[in-house]
Amino acid sequence: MSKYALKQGVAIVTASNPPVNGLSRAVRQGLVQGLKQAQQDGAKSVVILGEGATFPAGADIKEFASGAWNDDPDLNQVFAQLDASDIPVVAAIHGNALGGGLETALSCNYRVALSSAKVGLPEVHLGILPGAGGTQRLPRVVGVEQALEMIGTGKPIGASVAHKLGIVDEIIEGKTADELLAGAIKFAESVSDKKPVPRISERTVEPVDDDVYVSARVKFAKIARGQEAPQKIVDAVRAAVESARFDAGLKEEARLFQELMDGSQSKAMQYMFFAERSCNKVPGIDSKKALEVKHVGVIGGGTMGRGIAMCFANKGIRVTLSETSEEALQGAKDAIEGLYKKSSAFRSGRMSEADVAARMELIEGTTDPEYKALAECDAVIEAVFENLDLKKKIFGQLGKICKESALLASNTSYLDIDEIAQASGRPEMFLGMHFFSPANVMPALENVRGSASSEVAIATAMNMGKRIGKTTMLAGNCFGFIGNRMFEPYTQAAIGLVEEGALPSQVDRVLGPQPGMFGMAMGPLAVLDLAGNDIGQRIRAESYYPHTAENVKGARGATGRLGQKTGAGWYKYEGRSASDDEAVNKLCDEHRENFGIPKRSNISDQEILERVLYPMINEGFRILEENIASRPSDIDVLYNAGYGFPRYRGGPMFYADLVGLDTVRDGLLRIHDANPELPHWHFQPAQLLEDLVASRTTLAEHWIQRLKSAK
Ligand code: T1G
Repeated sequence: MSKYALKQGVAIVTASNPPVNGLSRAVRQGLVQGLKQAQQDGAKSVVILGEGATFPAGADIKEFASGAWNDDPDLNQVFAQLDASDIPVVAAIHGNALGGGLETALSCNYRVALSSAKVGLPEVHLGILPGAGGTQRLPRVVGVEQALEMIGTGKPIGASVAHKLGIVDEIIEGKTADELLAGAIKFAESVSDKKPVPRISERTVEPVDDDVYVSARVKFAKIARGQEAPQKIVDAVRAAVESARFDAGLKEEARLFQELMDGSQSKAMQYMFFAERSCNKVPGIDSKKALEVKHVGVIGGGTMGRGIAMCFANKGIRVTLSETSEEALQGAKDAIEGLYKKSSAFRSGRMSEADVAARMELIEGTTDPEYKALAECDAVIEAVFENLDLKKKIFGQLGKICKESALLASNTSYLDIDEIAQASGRPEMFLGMHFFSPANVMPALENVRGSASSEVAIATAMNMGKRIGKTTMLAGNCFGFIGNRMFEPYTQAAIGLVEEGALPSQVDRVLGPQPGMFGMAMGPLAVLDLAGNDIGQRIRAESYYPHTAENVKGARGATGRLGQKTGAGWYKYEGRSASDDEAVNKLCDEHRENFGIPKRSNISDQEILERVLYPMINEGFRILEENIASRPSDIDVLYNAGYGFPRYRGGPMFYADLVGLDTVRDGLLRIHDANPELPHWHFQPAQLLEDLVASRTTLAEHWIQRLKSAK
């Protein structure tokens, strides 16, 4: 809804739809009503603002699924009335004027803002473009190039920059909404007699050379690989220049907007928007039970420990880093300082020497083998190498030393959480916190509950993830938890295809980020070369094939080809550039001979896609059956944030619904019938998948029903 008041002859219309004043139908009706009331009251000017913390932060995305976003009065109808008003209208901006919110402000005659406010058009992150005049009005204010940058990247700008660009007419001194309103009323009074009222829609746009559009397309194709919206944004902004009339440009914008809304990418990215905001909420866990964490211990100053320490220091949280010697400790701290100084934030000047020093100040060290320096830590995260006995020994010691309320966590990526928990002697305050390498960069954090992990421990770990800005979800305890458990059949299937005759580069091309391909950040074999697995130990790995003698008699065993770190793995490397290696083909030929595997030359891209993706999706269904994941969207968020799954395809589980569960199920059976020696369990459809296919229910529908029946 929107509220109305009249003060000193100025009409005040306040959008009210907590928490971000999304422009729902009620808000849109309220804006129209408020404008009408202002005219009836003979108001000399109008001020529009948002209730609470922010100016409207966009259309109400929750209305997209139902279509209510398009119900009369739709935003374009509201903005046409704002545009036509002969009473000057002033947008008073605080918080975030984003998307439809900024479009509202641009439809007003003037805009004032608190210096703390931000404005932007982030629709591109939802797979769409500003659909209510943003691509037509913004270029009329800031010019084509700046508009392309703001709309194509979706990045918001601060009020002072917006003021310099002419988006904001005046910065209002003050910090609160009340101070903003007082300043806006004063501004409104000062313009109430100015005629004619300025309208952005009446301005023209300065044309630009073609190469401005071309370079924008090239830039967006690089930073938003595979995404359709950025390219259509270029079309829409160009229409602002080339359309003879403003409303013709609006029509072209609406056409392009609808094309994107009708496509699958926008559905996937809008799904991910909400998925990323729900993954931190664990059913049955009260987030208010989280304990405060002001001092974190990190055990192990290797790659993972360094990144983890940085995550906390970046947020002003004190860290005590434990290593086995002064030399190792100093080496870790020097490496951390080096990482800060190599970071883009430092190189771009966003992070100063003083900032680095302040962070380093927060990272203390200890070499005490009994960890007494960690006794007062609120949480201790172990990040030593993946040796179960060593981890059990460490936690046995921590269980004796750390204060009772301390959270104890292991960064293990697949070892048994319950076994380590028991060794700590306090399993109720123990869980896994699986960071992704490099931990200071990768956004994903997979927390793993043990069977004894308490609500307090889980709430504290989830809150820690949120505080350090991680996309955090909770997994149950099983081999590989959620992410790596699904990644195993995915990578093994890729290796299987290479065994049968596909080149590593063919498999990676199909799954990788090249135009027209699936869109993973990296193909599976390139990932294995980054992780450093010995390729000989992965071919026909015992873990993949049934443990029968003939299946492992010819297993290659270690070859020393570990990938990037040894300059050769599935590829040979010149620095970081990879190329197919004849030695791998030779090794596979020998291997095929050992196992009597005929070499195939007819492996299609489609077969590769199905062979690699469907077993991963199938494992996701098992993970849901076993309640290892709280919801399908947690799996999807983890795969986007931790494994480079393309956001514009949602995640593995969203994608399964997109291609059709029957297609996935039939594909699994078809693959297994054609390759009977492959491990059956990877291609045996999960029971949940079978059930949903039989009942013609999508996974999304099933989950909604499941949530309803749980209430
Ligand atoms: N609609 C509906 N709900 C929204 C929303 C929106 N636009 N924005 C946020 N929420 C919910 C969110 O789901 C969460 O809910 C709560 O608000 C807090 O969000 C025509 C078509 C504004 C910077 O893309 O960027 O306008 O989990 O956790 O960290 O051209 O929210 O509590 O139930 O993110 O303080 C364009 C999206 C829409 C802005 C605040 N606008 N929002 O960040 O809180 S399309 C956007 C944000 C559009 C027009 C087009 C952020 C934020 P819950 P939060 P935050």
